[in-house]
Amino acid sequence: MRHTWYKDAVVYQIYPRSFQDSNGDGIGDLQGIINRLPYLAQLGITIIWLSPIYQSPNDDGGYDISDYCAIQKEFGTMAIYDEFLNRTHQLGMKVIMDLVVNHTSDEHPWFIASKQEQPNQYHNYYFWRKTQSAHQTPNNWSSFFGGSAWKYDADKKQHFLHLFSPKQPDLNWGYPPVREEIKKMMRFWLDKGIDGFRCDVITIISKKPGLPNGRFRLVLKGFEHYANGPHVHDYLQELHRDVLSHYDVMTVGEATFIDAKTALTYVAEDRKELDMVIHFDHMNVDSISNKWLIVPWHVKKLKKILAHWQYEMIRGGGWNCLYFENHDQPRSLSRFGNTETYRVQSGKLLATYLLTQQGTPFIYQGQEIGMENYPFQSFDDFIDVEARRIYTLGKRVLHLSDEFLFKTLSYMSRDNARTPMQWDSSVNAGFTTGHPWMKVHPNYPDVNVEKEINNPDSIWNFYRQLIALRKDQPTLIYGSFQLFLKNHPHLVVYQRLLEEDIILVLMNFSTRIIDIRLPRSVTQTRWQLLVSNYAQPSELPRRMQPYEVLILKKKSNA
Ligand code: ISL
Ligand code: CA
Repeated sequence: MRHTWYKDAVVYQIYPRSFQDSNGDGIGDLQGIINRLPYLAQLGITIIWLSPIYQSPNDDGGYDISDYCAIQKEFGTMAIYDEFLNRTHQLGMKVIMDLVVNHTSDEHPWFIASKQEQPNQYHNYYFWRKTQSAHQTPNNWSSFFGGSAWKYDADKKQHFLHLFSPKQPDLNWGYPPVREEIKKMMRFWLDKGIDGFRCDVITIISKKPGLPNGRFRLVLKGFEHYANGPHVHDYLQELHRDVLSHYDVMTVGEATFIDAKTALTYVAEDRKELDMVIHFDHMNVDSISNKWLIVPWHVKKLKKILAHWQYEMIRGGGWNCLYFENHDQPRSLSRFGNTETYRVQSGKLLATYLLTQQGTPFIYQGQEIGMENYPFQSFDDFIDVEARRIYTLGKRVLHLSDEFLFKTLSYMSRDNARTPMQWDSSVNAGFTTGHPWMKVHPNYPDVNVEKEINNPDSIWNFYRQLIALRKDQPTLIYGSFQLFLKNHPHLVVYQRLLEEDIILVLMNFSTRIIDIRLPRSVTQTRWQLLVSNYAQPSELPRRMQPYEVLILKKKSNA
């Protein structure tokens, strides 16, 4: 297997609006990020992924871009960005930028121009369609954020397609000038010296010509006509050939509802498309068919999914992107851990699962200190565009009960991930001296970076220890993967193997003491303890404590 820097890396995702404010306006900014770079270096991070910092009306947290080559005013200036990039490189870290090119903002000059009377040069940049009337949509496709994917423009008297919010019109990738614009923009950033891209919803950029009606589905009608659409591989190969291959960079593509086999058609090395994909299979473990239909999750299912991706990527010459959190997902500690009795142990267990599989781990800001879901008080606390739209749809169209809607949104809303970073126990958690754009989680006096760093037994110090461990144990990075006890309802046990070296990872995902019976190949090996989250002798356990973790290494014969 080819060894390369992005495989050795640990990525840290920053959601700039909520990371660190430097000027008291209540909004995180680039100068704030610069001030915190030493913190990230101290943690052992080697790549920073910046969620969008481009000029944007901010309808969807900056994922609605009105100028790809300008910095959002409240985040700073291009000069500060350049300084951020330089300083990050000086500290030995790399930077990947969010590439949001399935759609632009409706305030992007291309879209504004495309609304003009025809013929106009920009008409084909987007999907404009005429129908009989304003009420008749061109097809039955639905938006990811609820409702129809079409909006009528009263001046132009046509509908345009928006798979996300109505302020995010989809770009028409089938029209070659669009692709040329995107390549030009990518070169603009690459020539500055950035180290790659996280490509937003990249698997849906190619829509089936004719935009046919979707078959009946409860949600997301039309999906089959653009997910892994007809020309997506051509487009990605074109970007690779014309742009990416000229730089030493990495790419990770966000891929909604992709299976591992299909993922390989994007990431297998000979494809020359992407380096990794962000899949959603394990994020769907607690819902059915749609993230809002929430069901209890089971360890057995979670490990089965994750192991499947381990085996498939290893078999097919791909590379995994490992994550439990990002700016779209609830906090993993609240979701998969135990915030009541085993906060620290379960936080460390999740760190272990993230950092000991094959693939590049992505840590989302605050995950390393065990930030939790927000204790919402009322519907007004939900401010994300997706939550607002789902609320309206649930209430007005589906007539769902307040109780159900509140419970569902509290659990799954993206707002959970976007509360300000908790730095210390001063007012507003040290995020801002002003009025924060979003409420700070009330647990900040207990859960904050300063406390975590100073406590040697903290979740933060455990993340740091594991990140360091990966650097000295190539087996944790490049080793193959083998799952044991695959049907056990509480334990997750696997080994990583590189030549003669074996590392064994054991985790108890429950609040109970669990007896463990390991296969003979394991019991007959002599192990030494590398890491644990309990004070614990270095031998193979017969039982595991609640949320206990053990990382063991095969003793060498010498
Ligand atoms: O929130 C979701 C995950 O459960 C999805 O519906 C999400 O919108 C989808 O994964 C796409 O996400 C990306 O593109 C969106 C943006 O809102 C998200 O923040 C971004 O990560 C549109 O640009
Ligand atoms: Ca600010």
